[in-house]
Amino acid sequence: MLNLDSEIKKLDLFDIEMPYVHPFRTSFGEETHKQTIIVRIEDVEGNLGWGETSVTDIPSYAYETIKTAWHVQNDFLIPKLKEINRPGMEIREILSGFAPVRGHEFAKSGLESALLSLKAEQDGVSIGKLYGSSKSKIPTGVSIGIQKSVDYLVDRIGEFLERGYKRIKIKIEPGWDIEPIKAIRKAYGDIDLMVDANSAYNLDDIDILKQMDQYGLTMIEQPMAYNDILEHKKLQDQMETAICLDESIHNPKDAILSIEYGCAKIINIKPARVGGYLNAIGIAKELGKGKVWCGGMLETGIGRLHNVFYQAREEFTIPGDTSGSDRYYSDDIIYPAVEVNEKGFIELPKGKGLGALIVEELIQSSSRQVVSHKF
Ligand code: OSB
Ligand code: MG
Repeated sequence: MLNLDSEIKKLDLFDIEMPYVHPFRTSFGEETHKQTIIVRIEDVEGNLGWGETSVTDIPSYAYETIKTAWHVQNDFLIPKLKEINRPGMEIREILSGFAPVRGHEFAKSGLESALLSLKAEQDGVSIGKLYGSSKSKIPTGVSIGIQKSVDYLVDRIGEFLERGYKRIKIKIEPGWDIEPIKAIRKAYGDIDLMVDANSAYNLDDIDILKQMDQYGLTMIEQPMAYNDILEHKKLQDQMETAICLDESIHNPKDAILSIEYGCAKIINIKPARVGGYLNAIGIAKELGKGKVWCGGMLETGIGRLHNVFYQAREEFTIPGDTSGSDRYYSDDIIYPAVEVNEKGFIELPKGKGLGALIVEELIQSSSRQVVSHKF
């Protein structure tokens, strides 16, 4: 039961922007900064819950943006939360209250994750207890954007391998696919390698996609259109390599349908993309080991810690896209930052809640706008 013993007193939203250490280029463009909405919830006892609404300014990966999430949270979801607010309210009851708002999974997840973090603080337990974390550490993977040259890409991968990263994912698009894959295999042999196309192909590209079968990739993520699960089924039927769905999956039903009908063999679960951590746990439980792994949205430390605890569940045997904070930010908004140890694992923080301090001054100084709701 996820009852909140004390009611909420105040909720703040911070629309922040933070520079990346390296620009991140995918088939839909280059990003140099992370835009995200940080959610801070305070209860009447002074406990604090923290969440992240990890969308971007541009509706390219998902239809949601910072502005749509800001609107939906401020004008629909938070008023609903105010209505429900009372000691003993259940988090699932709040989510049912959000259900009449269709879609807007990222907006909902930002609030849900802050409520779950608040619940862990109220109970004085690690959030891992709520997320069913059964491991003390998780293996680390990295998602590397499209680079200026194949040589440069191969060098960058070398740095991550040296630091113990266990799985390499590269972004591909037509013209940047077979050549980098070949070069990586030549340089590093049999490493755990996968590719992510972010919907850059269609069935006319079947010959190139089928060529990828000979490189022993762990999976090909989202090769076809974001809104075309059927086309992925047609591709999976003609390919050996496992197809993994990312941006096509918005909720547990999409995930289960895709696996059951053979449209994909694996689902990249981003809790924020499927409406939050309780939905994400539901998908992991339903699909089980080998069919799920945890993706990322280049989150700041707050979303990153939520993802670390989530993928410490037993179903997660495939390393995620959750890298160390230093791969994204020179200063993270949590202390200590998420660190990858010399063996390539992230150890789960101990202590209650998210197990780290939140650097509120950096959140304040990175904010483009702030709004405060008194309950
Ligand atoms: O397609 O998985 C993706 C980042 C932003 C938007 C979409 C994607 C990604 C990543 C990076 O691949 C994952 C990460 O390092 O957080
Ligand atoms: Mg992806």
